[in-house]
Amino acid sequence: MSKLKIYGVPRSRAFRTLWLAKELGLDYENILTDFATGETRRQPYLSINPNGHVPAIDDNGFILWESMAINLYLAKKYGLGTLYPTGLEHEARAWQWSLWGMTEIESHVLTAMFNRAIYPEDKRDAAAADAAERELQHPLGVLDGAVTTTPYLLGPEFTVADLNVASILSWARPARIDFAPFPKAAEWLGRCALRPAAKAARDLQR
Ligand SMILES: N[C@@H](CCC(=O)N[C@@H](CS)C(=O)NCC(=O)O)C(=O)O
Repeated sequence: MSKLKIYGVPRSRAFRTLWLAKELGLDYENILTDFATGETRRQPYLSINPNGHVPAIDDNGFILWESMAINLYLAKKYGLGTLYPTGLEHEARAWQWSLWGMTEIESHVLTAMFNRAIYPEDKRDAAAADAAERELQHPLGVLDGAVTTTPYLLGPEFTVADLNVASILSWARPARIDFAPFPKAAEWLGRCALRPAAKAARDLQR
């Protein structure tokens, strides 16, 4: 049995899987494939993920890519009943929130972050960032409503659903998204970010 391999540098979307691995206490090896050097787009990495993206994992010969699929797989395999919910309906809620994060919020948070914090100042498009933040108003309202009566998305306990959505929203701070209209979502995000495993994964980014 070989160690779980997680491909991707911690400042990439591999952060999501590193956070999960730390929550689960997994013994893993982080293969530091860096998107900035172009190595994600070259062999041998393309044999792992033909899309040329990170993260990807090699779990004892089983190769999987797409961050949300990876996290749902690992959580179910190693955290069933704790980080991964039991029962089809609860499980479906974890899929719902993970897909929601990817389709309803990820691109807008990224657009705001790139245009407010990542691109060189003369390449930033303030109007694009503002438009992206406007697009986020409705989904962030949905999130706010979902964590108004329960501390976490699926109820009283933190699960992979929270981790997947909160890891996408970890970009909200550099993106300078104003959470004032969404106080419950802000509290929820704070609770998720304060978890020791989240901190340990952030420490890998330094
Ligand atoms: N939908 C994919 C997106 C992965 C993705 O775009 N990753 C970026 C890093 S955060 C990447 O690998 N970029 C390098 C490239 O596309 O060449 C996922 O969530 O896993």
